[in-house]
Amino acid sequence: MKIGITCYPTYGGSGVVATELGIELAARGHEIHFISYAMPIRLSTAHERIHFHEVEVTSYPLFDHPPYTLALATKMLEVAEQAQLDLLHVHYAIPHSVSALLARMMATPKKLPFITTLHGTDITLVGSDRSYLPITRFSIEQSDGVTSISNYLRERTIREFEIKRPIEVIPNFVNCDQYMRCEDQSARKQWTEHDEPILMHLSNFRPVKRITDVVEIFALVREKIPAKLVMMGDGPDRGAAEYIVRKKNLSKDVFFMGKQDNVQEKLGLADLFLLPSEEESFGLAALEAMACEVPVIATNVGGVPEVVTDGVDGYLIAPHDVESGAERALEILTRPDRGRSMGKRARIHAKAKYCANDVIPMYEAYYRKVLEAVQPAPSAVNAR
Ligand code: GMT
Repeated sequence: MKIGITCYPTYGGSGVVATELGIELAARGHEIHFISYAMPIRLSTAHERIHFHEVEVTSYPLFDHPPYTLALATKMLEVAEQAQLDLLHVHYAIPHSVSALLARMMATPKKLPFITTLHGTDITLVGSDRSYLPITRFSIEQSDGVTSISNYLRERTIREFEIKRPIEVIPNFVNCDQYMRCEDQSARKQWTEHDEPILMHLSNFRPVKRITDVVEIFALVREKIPAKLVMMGDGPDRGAAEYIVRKKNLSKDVFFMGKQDNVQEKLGLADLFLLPSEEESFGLAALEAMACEVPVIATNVGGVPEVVTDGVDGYLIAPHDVESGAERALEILTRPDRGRSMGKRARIHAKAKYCANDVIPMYEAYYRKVLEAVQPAPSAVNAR
């Protein structure tokens, strides 16, 4: 198949999922065309069947806000015609779904079906803003196919957006051959002198991730045992988190690494992963940690319980409850095996439910279903 993929190219779960999906599909023989305003992160290892088309947005003094949605729709149509795309697959409804709808309308009478994958904040935060709700609902209803990355998000979309059309759940995934425990653990030395336990966090540092709670949990752990905290990512709350680190005299124990490539090379060195988000439709970073045999302490919100089983892969705590987070962390890290057996179970669980090898075929089957629905097979046409 020839597939156009649009996503946010910046640091964020939906862009990561879209990029990994494109890479996996290309490896399975499909031709992939990424259409976005910048090269998606994690696309550096580009495959010969992967192409990138930059959307250029012309600015003009009259435009306070250059019309990206329109430039994207135009680019989608152009790429679809040039590359003879079979379909468009957009990740994150706002505004990608609206652009795809416009591209499909302009492509008429040629068929250009589009699939919208809902990731989370497009529904839970942005989509439910009154000013975005009607157009988000419309573009979801108009999509030829809609998928959601967790059961939780599907239910919430149906409930809050009063969506009548079917939504298929295709969960997020991880490449289990790439995300695994690092055989050579010597790289831990970059953070630890005496092999102290390493806690880790990875996100876009937006307020919803509550990275200040990550630091607060770590500070309570650090009061009891020597430990280190590795923070991967960047975003608006970094300054607030760094301030707490300074205030609590933890600068020697906390490492802000900024945005990282090849996160598996770091995750595979950790002893514990922290994800104390306020809201999380799936929690891709937790899954990536689990695949690397790292137990997870996360909040019991949204789709997280579909990924992390409390008491098995780690522990679930209430949002903002940093005391319980620290208690659970200490419980794991002071075990004789420092949580290794729990980490091993986490990988088994991740492999059983969320391996790319199992999830990518779900997308392929869904693409075929959507294509058949818009273009009935010749036998079905003849039979009429
Ligand atoms: O908040 C983020 O992490 C960004 C957001 C995105 O769309 O980039 O993440 C959402 O999509 C991820 C990938 O499907 C999910 O793993 C995250 O749980 C989800 N974030 C939220 O629901 C807050």
